[in-house]
Amino acid sequence: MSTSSRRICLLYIFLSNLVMTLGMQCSGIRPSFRFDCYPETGSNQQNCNKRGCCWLPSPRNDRVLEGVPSCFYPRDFPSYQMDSLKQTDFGYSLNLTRTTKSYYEKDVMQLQMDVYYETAQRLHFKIYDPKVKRYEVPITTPKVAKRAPLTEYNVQFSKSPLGILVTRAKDSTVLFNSSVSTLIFSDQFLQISTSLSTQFIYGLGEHRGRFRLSSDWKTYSMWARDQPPKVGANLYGSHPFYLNLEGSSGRSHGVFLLNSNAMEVAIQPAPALTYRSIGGILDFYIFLGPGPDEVIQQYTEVIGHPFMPPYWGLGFHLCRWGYGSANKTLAVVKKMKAAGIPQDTQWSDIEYAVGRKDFTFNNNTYAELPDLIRYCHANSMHFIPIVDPAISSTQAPGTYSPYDAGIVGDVFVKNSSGNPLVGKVWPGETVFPDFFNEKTKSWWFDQIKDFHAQIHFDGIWIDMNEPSSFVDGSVDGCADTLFDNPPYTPSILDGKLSAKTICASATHCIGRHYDLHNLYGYSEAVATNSALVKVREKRSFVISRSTYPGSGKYAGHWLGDNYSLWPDMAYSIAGIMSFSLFGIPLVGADICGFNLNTSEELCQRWMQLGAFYPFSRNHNTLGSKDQDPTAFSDDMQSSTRKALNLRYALLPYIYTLFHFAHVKGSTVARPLFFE
Ligand SMILES: *[C@@H]1O[C@H](CO)[C@@H](O)[C@H](O)[C@H]1NC(C)=O
Ligand SMILES: *[C@@H]1O[C@H](CO)[C@@H](O)[C@H](O)[C@H]1NC(C)=O
Ligand SMILES: *[C@@H]1O[C@H](CO)[C@@H](O)[C@H](O)[C@H]1NC(C)=O
Ligand SMILES: *[C@@H]1O[C@H](CO)[C@@H](O)[C@H](O)[C@H]1NC(C)=O
Ligand SMILES: *[C@@H]1O[C@H](CO)[C@@H](O)[C@H](O)[C@H]1NC(C)=O
Ligand SMILES: *[C@@H]1O[C@H](CO)[C@@H](O)[C@H](O)[C@H]1NC(C)=O
Ligand SMILES: CC(=O)N[C@H]1CO[C@H](CO)[C@@H](O)[C@@H]1O
Repeated sequence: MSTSSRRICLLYIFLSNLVMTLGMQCSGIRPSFRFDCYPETGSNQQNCNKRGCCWLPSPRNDRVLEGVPSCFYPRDFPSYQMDSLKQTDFGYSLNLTRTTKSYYEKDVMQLQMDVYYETAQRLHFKIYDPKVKRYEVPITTPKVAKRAPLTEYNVQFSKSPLGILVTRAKDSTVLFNSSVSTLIFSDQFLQISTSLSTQFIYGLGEHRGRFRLSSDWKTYSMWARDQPPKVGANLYGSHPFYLNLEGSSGRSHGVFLLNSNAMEVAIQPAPALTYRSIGGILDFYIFLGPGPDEVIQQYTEVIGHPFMPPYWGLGFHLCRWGYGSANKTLAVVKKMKAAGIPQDTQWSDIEYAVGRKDFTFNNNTYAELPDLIRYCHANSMHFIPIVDPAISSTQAPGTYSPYDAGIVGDVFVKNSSGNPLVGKVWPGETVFPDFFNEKTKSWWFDQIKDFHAQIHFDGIWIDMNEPSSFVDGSVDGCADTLFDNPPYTPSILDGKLSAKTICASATHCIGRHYDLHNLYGYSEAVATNSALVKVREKRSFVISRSTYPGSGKYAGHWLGDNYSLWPDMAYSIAGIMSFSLFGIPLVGADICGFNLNTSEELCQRWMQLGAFYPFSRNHNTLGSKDQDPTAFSDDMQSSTRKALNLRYALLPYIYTLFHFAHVKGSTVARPLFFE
């Protein structure tokens, strides 16, 4: 091409873009209302226009417009329209069709939307493929067959493009308005947007950050990952639920998207947000509150009320990785007792096991583990060991029964060629139990029962259950499938699904890891809780690192491998309040910090704060200085004694709050605005 014809060509592209951008479809859209049409990296005018979207880059270095997408949907972007609307016993059923394909592969051209008026305060709507059954989250939710006679919400539909508008009947506050942007429903890319009633929005976990989420063009992604808490990263659990305050009325509502695929939620200052999930269906619940605590009660009615912890579980817990032996652990327990510092439970990290293998204990350094536990029980205390899901796969046949029995029982997750998928965790090469399988649950029960016959533990700490693996995918890598490399990957760390976990193409007995990944910790908590109850015939006590909506029914949570730093202590408060929203009231951070060496001042302040965590445990990593309260000065010990004694004086009240959480689904630790 000659220089001049190239110039003409460029001029043509420029002019046609200008015409398009200034045309009816693109003009007059305020920056805060631009919905991102190119969330992938590498957005430019050419690929933006190819999608049929508007291109209008912000001037460089303009702070006001920072984060505003240059590529955004025009108002008349082709989408679904409503074909028919039918009244049903439970509400409405709509047929939706699209005639123009979106720019993602395999659009579902015909959809069905069922709207269930479930209770006066709970609306449920579900958008799915009526012809081909797609993956749906395997957690049990209430089934409602009859429309609630009176509701506190109104629902309206717009026909073309299809939109759903949910308002509060009392004052017409908009709770959900999908018309703000375009609906896409393709096989591996599902997108829907809504406006928010205010910028006061909370939830969407698991993330490190302030309690109130930022609506300043921030994206929150969900894909369970073994990741020390870091601002902006996807962490251990996945909770697509938010609470939104409605402004001066003081009312609030909650929105739950029951979807477990890798997902992101982008919030913008309109205020509005956009969900982008790469699988499943769009299954929404809206809870009308109006009080924030009522929103959480209505949410936990759907996902399950939190379990009732035993009274002792609310006492002070002590742990570290690196005691070195059962004897040294016992020495610390005795020192705590001599110092008059309340302690209810002693824990052991993976050092108690032989070669870090589940269901073993080292008969050298931990030969006295049964004595340690006997001592605890004789002093009305309890003992909890760590158990990881991954099972060592490299032991000689006949020497490690958890693996041998698991192979016989066919209980492990399979790779895409049908063999048990092999990853690497603490014991070296490992396989991963498929807890969705009934056979696995009974095998897991057998392991817990046999181990309990050797050491009489009282609870179980389930770690590494994202599931975490030290090799991406598997020791053989991952196959190159559309599950391992989907057309769109939400903005997760390392930009690939297999990072620090097993391949998305791996299979469980009920489906693909691609769909079930975010539920792995949940499924382990279900199996562990029920095994513990059967073995001990008492209320169970399970603490899990990875969680999903409904996990609170089976387990509590700690906020992961944090650092002995002041900001970590501060962020723990936001973390605890967020998990209250997620229906997991039994939550705490590692007091004094896990990684790095703490200082006496930090540890003293953190013990004083941690005395009020619903789950109060001091825990430390290998190679760090001792940080149990007896490792510090008399002053520090005396303030800790005072703080913990205050907690113990309040225990009847804390226990009562847990009772209310268990029977009504309300919160235990809660932000002041809940009051
Ligand atoms: C939706 O479409 C299907 C066929 O595509 C039809 O059988 C069904 O009756 C329609 N439903 C409504 C509510 O019109
Ligand atoms: C819903 O959103 C559409 C598109 O932004 C807007 O035109 C409409 O006014 C909104 N509805 C309400 C009730 O706010
Ligand atoms: C200690 O455990 C090893 C296997 O881990 C076993 O071979 C040995 O017999 C055990 N020793 C005792 C005294 O139980
Ligand atoms: C633990 O203490 C007991 C009693 O003092 C002693 O016999 C045993 O050897 C110790 N064990 C270890 C691993 O040091
Ligand atoms: C599945 O696992 C087997 C056995 O470990 C291995 O030989 C095979 O290559 C793996 N397949 C894939 C696709 O990784
Ligand atoms: C913590 O202190 C111990 C003992 O003084 C030291 O060996 C270790 O390197 C320190 N850890 C860090 C991360 O500084
Ligand atoms: C608040 C804080 O300091 N968080 C840190 C936790 O650890 C990660 C990983 O090292 C850091 O990136 C965070 O800044």
